[in-house]
Amino acid sequence: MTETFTNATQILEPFRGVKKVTLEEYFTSGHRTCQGCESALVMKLMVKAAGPRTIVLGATGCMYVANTTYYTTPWVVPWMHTQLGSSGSAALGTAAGLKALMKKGKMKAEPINVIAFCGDGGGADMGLGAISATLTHKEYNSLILMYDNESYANTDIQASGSTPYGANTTFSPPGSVKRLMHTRWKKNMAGMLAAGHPECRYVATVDASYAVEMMNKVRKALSIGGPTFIHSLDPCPKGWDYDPMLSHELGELAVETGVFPLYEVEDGVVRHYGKSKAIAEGRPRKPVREYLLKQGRFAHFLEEDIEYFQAKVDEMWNKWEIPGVIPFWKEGRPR
Ligand SMILES: Cc1ncc(C[n+]2csc(CCOP(=O)(O)OP(=O)(O)O)c2C)c(N)n1
Ligand code: SF4
Repeated sequence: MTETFTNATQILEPFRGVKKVTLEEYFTSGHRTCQGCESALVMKLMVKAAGPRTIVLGATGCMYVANTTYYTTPWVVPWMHTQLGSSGSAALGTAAGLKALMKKGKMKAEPINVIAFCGDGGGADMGLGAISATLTHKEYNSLILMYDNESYANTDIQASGSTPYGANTTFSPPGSVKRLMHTRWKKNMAGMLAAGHPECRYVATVDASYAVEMMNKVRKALSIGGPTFIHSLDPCPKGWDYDPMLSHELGELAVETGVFPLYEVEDGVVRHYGKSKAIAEGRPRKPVREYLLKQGRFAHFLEEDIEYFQAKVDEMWNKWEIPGVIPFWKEGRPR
């Protein structure tokens, strides 16, 4: 990536390699997330990429509760809590408020980033309507980042619309009569939002195991102007049931197995990037079993479950119009 991000808000050059990443931290010590929590890393990288002139708005969930113990906070930038389903409304309201205050001369006119984050419960389920509404208002600059730990983690791991097929959650424990309680395939959030919101110029998927790439996607989203959306896949040691030292590896495996494709949709143009680009160009994918069997939430899987999971991922890459983005079948093409 070599381009400069020019836009309605500001210019944020991409970091050209890890050594060029700024040293300043705006999400520091003082939080109580679990050891190995990738969502905490996402917060840290997200705001590091955005820089000091940023307002962060956080929907209820682990990244609110664990980050705001009474009288402590890791946030160095201004931060506000918003309701579980309100990340979209908070982003739009704050962006509109800033614009109005600047227009009336009540505050200095300057670029200020507005980032609202939500978990998958707050984003893919409860807050979907508000996110969708925000993505239709092209006159207000904001980024909504959905950190996806694939469950309602803060309230003890309930299944969400983003939980993978077959996973053991407190809502879907495997039993002797019904071995798989959760048999829905995960929602395609980024694809759905990109396909349905022509006013939104930028939608991307990210994974903090690829940190520089992730930060550059945040910088691009904040630079392009208008409302934008990023979906981040975050390994969660508690909910996924694995040794915290494996977080980085699981993030890589999600991409290398093709379970979570990394792509961006910029002004209607789809681009895969990183290892997903190599896969899209023909590089073999790792078997999904390497990803699934490292996680206790899939420990009850039989061979047939792994085969089903693999078949669904294969279908996405082999048969979809654009892997990870558009799950429509071409008329006349055999399924
Ligand atoms: C309207 C509403 N219903 C329920 C709750 C209780 N609640 C607090 S956090 C949470 C889980 C949020 O899950 P998610 O958005 O996926 O974020 P995570 O906890 O995984 O970080 C729930 C259900 C709430 N705060 N508000
Ligand atoms: S439960 Fe998961 S998302 Fe929540 S703080 Fe722990 S590791 Fe992070």
